[in-house]
Amino acid sequence: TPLQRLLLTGAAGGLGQVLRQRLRGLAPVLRVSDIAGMGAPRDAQEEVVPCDLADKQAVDAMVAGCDAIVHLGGVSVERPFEEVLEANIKGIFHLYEAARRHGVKRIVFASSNHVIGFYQQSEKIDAHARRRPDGYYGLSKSFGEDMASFYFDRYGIETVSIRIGSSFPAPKDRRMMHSWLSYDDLVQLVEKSLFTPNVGHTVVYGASANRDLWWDNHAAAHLGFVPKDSSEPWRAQVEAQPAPAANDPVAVYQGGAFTAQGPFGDA
Ligand code: NAI
Ligand code: 15L
Repeated sequence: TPLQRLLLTGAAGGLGQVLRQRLRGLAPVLRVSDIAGMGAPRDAQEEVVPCDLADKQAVDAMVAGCDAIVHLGGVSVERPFEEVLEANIKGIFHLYEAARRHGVKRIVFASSNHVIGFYQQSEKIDAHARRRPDGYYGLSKSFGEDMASFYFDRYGIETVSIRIGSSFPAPKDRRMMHSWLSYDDLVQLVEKSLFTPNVGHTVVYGASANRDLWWDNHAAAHLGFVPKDSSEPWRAQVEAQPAPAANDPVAVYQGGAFTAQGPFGDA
């Protein structure tokens, strides 16, 4: 059945602004939400619903009336645990509870490579590799994937968890030559994640067709994701940057600098 109302969370963020443009047309109504300002609705097909993901009642109202969700909202970098707890851990619980109450059938969850960030860059892994989160942020995404798994097994709500690599206009450094995901490939992957039937809970790595990928997507072949872009056109420019030391975390771990951030607070 075609979508009636698609919800996009994190709509004010970097990827949210891209998908706010590019997902319009997938449903008669696109509802956009964030805790940050989003401006006015762009047209009669758009609804703007401010919401703090940490507020259970507000999340319930945000989800009411929607039949699918692209969930980008939350803390997107390594931060103190208490911040990650509110937006990402409580937030994902509120989202799935609201989805259950309101009959949402499909969620596309912006997970992250930081769920597996402590693998070395010399390793190649698939979706079944043991998770090795590289911080509180990565832990929250790992919890989100478990939430997705539980809500499918228990309630039949389907999710595609996209472990996004590095989705920016262009790769910024040597690490992103491996992890880069172009905006066009992101859009393709989100669309396939919304509309492929019978995904259960599928985990897929979000990377373009880069030369030396760390991630093998055979376990998500049913999505039919075929990335069209590659980081290769930026190689000369990126490799003109000074090289990090061989033992620098940015050159050792798939999660790069995230593996070495913190501790925060009174440590
Ligand atoms: P971003 O930080 O630009 O956007 C996240 C949005 O979530 C922001 O607009 C922020 O205001 C909103 N937000 C934060 N706390 C909130 C709360 N308590 N309630 C409601 N909204 C809240 O991040 P970006 O780059 O756009 O990423 C989008 C999603 O994709 C995030 O979940 C991020 O973790 C994930 N991701 C992004 C990657 C990338 O390369 N851009 C890589 C891996 C994962
Ligand atoms: C992420 O999870 C972040 O949200 C994004 O800002 C990038 O840092 C990305 O990972 C990355 O690993 O490059």
